[in-house]
Amino acid sequence: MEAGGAAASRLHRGLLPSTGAALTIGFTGPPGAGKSTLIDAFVAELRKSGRTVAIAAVDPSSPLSGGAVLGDRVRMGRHTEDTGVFIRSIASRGHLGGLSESIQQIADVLDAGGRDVIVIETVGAGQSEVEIVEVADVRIVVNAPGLGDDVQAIKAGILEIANILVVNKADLPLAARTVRQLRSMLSLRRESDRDVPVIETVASSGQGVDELLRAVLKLVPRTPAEREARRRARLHRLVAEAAAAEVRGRIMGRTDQAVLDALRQVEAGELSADEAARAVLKLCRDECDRVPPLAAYDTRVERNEPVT
Ligand SMILES: Nc1nc2c(ncn2[C@@H]2O[C@H](COP(=O)(O)OP(=O)(O)O)[C@@H](O)[C@H]2O)c(=O)[nH]1
Ligand SMILES: [Mg+2]
Repeated sequence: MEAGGAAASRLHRGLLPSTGAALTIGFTGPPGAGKSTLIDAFVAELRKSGRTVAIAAVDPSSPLSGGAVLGDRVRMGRHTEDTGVFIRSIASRGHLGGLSESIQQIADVLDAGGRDVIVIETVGAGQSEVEIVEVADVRIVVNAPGLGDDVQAIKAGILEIANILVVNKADLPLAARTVRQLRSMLSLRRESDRDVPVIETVASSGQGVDELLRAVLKLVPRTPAEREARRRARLHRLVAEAAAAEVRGRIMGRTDQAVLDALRQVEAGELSADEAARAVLKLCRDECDRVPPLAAYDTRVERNEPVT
């Protein structure tokens, strides 16, 4: 799934009917906030109830440094002997289809594999915290005092996606101030969006992690109808995402006169980029109309038989 491509698509299609049972929890926040340490403690809490877990840690650092990958293994080290916990570090670079597409597919593999809970760690920078929304049932934004202007950093959009706010490193003196800042920020929101709990944790000692788990479990979709609605919304976004990647690929792949004309018109100020996009989309649509429909789903995939 990380590598993408046609084989991944085919496999994904085959396993989708077996998904939908897992709860997906996203942890996001600035580097150094203690996400990995907190996940480690949170997973330990989850394991007390026997729930099986898969952790997908999206590592934004250079593969050359190897530091973060190793670090997460060390910070989540207590689970390495536990077959009920699967840990995978995923490089966030090089996904042409966007991180959310592959992370969704990876989450679906883990779901189909029968894990009860899937935990995704992403660094809250750039697109990734927005993309996590598309995958996770419950979104936790982790903050900590002493990370510079940390609360400022989460102001821009990231607060909006949180179902739960965590102030980790509550053992540090400035934690109370961070809690106050977050609470006052929440008070500025619409009334319906204010009931986001702010939970203090000390990930390194496990303090507050039981409270975090209780808060998470309150947000689990209860009825089958609610679960089905969430699943449908997720698939909707997945298809839109795939469509965007498909269209992008088609447009980038075209250098024929019609496309060059549209580019020239943008250059000359005769068309806005939006207008040119619509014109080029129309060209691509004509092309799409000529693509033969997909072959019927091959049930041999499910039976584990080779597909030639
Ligand atoms: N004082 C204190 N340090 C913590 C706590 N949680 C994590 N740390 C430390 O903060 C650093 C960053 O933690 P890490 O889990 O790697 O953060 P991440 O980048 O958000 O995944 C590590 O040195 C941790 O040991 C905490 O609750 N209190
Ligand atoms: Mg980490």
